[in-house]
Amino acid sequence: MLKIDDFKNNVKSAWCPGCSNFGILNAVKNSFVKLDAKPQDIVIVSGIGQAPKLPHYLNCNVFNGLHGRALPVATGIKAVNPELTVLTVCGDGDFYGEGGNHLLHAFRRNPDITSLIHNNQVYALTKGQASPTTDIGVKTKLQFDGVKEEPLNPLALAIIMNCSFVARGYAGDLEFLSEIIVAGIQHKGFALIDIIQPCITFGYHQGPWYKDKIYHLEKDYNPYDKESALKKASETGDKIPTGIFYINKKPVFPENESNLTKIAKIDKDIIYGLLKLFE
Ligand SMILES: Cc1ncc(C[n+]2csc(CCOP(=O)(O)OP(=O)(O)O)c2C)c(N)n1
Repeated sequence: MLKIDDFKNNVKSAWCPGCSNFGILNAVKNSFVKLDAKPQDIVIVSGIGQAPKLPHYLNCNVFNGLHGRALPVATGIKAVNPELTVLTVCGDGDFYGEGGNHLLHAFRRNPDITSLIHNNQVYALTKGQASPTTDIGVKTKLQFDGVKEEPLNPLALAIIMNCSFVARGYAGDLEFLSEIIVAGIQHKGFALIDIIQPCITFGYHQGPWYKDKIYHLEKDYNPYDKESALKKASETGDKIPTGIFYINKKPVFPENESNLTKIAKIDKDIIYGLLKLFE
C-alpha cells in the first residue's frame, strides 16, 4: 500500500504561502493513495500558470507543455499508453480560455483522462487579469472599468456537450475533493473536475466568502439525470453545490476510432523495432 510520502519530492514551491493550491495538491496525493496508483503509472500533463505547477511538486511522470495545450498532449499519451493513468492540471484561464478549443473536442472524443481545473476566476500567474470565469463588474488592473463579458459556466457547457463525467470540488474541502478525484480517475472517459480555488493574492473572493455557500449535492441526487444536472450547474450566488453533477457513459477514445488504435499500435512496434537495431 502506498503512502502520501511516496508522492512527495524535494522541489521548492513557488506558490504563495497559504495558497489554496496546496489543498488541491494534498487532495491529489490522497486520491492516488486511495487508488493505490503507483507514481510510475501516472502521467500529469499541465499547461502554463500557477495551477500547472502542481505536478512539479509530485513524484510521478510530468509533461509541462504550452499554455492551453495540455489536453491534446494528454490525449496522445493515453492513446498509445492506455495502461497509464493520465490527468491534466490547469488553471481556468489556461483550460477554458487558451485551451477552450481543445476542451470542446475532448467532450466529443471522450479520452479516458481526468482534468482538474483550479478555478480561481483570474489569471494568477500574470497577476490577476480577468479570465473566462471572472464575474461581470469585477475590476482588475487591466479591466479597470470592470469586466463587461458574461462569465463562462464550465459545468453547464460540459453537461450540454454530453461530457462523460462532470464534477465540482472546493480546495478547502480536502476529503470530499479527494473522493471526487478518485471517482473521476475511476470513471472510464473524459472527467472534468472544476475546483473552486480562492487565490489569496489576486482573487476577489477569499476562503471565508465560500464558507457558508459551498454545500455537497444531496445524497439522493441522481447524476444520470441531465436536466437536474443543468439546473444544479446553473445555481450561483448564495449556494454553490459541489459533487458529481453528471455522468454519461459513452465510447472512449481511441476505442471509438479503430483505425487510430491500429496506427498507434503499428507505430509503437516500428519504433521498438528500430530501437532494437541500435542495441
Ligand atoms: C501563448 C501564451 N499566452 C499568454 C501567456 C501568458 N500567461 C502565462 S500564465 C497566464 C495565465 C494563467 O492563468 P490561469 O490559467 O488561470 O492559471 P493560474 O495562474 O490562475 O493558476 C498567462 C496569460 C503565455 N505564457 N503563453
